Amino acid sequence: MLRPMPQAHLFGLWFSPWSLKARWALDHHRVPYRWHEYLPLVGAPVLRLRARRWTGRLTVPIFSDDSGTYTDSFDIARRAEAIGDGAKLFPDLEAVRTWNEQAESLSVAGRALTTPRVTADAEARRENVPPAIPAALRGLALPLVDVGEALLSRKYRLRETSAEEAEARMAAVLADARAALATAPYLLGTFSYADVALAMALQFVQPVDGDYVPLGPGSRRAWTNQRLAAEFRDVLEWRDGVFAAHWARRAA
Ligand SMILES: N[C@@H](CCC(=O)N[C@@H](CS)C(=O)NCC(=O)O)C(=O)O
Repeated sequence: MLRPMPQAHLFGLWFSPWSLKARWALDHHRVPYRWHEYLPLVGAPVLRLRARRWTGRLTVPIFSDDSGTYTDSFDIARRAEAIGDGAKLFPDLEAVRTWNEQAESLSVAGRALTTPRVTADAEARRENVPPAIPAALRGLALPLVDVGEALLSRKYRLRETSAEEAEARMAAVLADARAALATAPYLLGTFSYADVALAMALQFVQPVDGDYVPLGPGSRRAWTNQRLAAEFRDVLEWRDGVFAAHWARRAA
């Protein structure tokens, strides 16, 4: 007799590339789960309870199912592969891990550049008020966005990286990606989690079409790095093709 599938849960931020790459893997493997939009600051105690992690750094995404709790997007994607259907995303674990680390380096440098740009852009700040806050209260929630940004800056030591250093790190990953893609349509030859991780990290160079990730105009401005976007147009075009062919969920 078929047993009902135990409920799985994914906690994340709807716009965050880390949450989205975990989501992409779960959707690719058609794993059913309940999505919980994480409310920064306010939602932290619930998340700590769920992850049974009372101290130390806590980040999203966090996935839990009957086997336990997974607190890193890479582990969530591997769990998706273990329990889901569809083509494998980890044909070579270590090769995928290396590209995930490259994508992490691009994203961490990108976040250091993007976060202060969001804070400095009135429209982007307004767009960053969590979706759970009702329209009438969104203006009042703005100071909370600023507190959130200040905490993120401290948590991720964003001000310790100079803009030049961050941009140079991003350019190095983009150049490696260009070299790998010169001889194959995907980083590891066929579509894998390496492509998912890099495609999501490219949000910090220039966000993908709003049909996939519906960022508002202020956020798009703050997340775009004009210089790198112009220099690596070919990598961004590759990314657009990956979304068109493999994105497993359309925007609501
Ligand atoms: N290594 C983690 C990193 C995730 C991460 O950096 N998440 C950020 C996304 S912006 C986060 O949780 N930010 C909210 C916070 O720190 O409160 C993963 O890949 O899952």
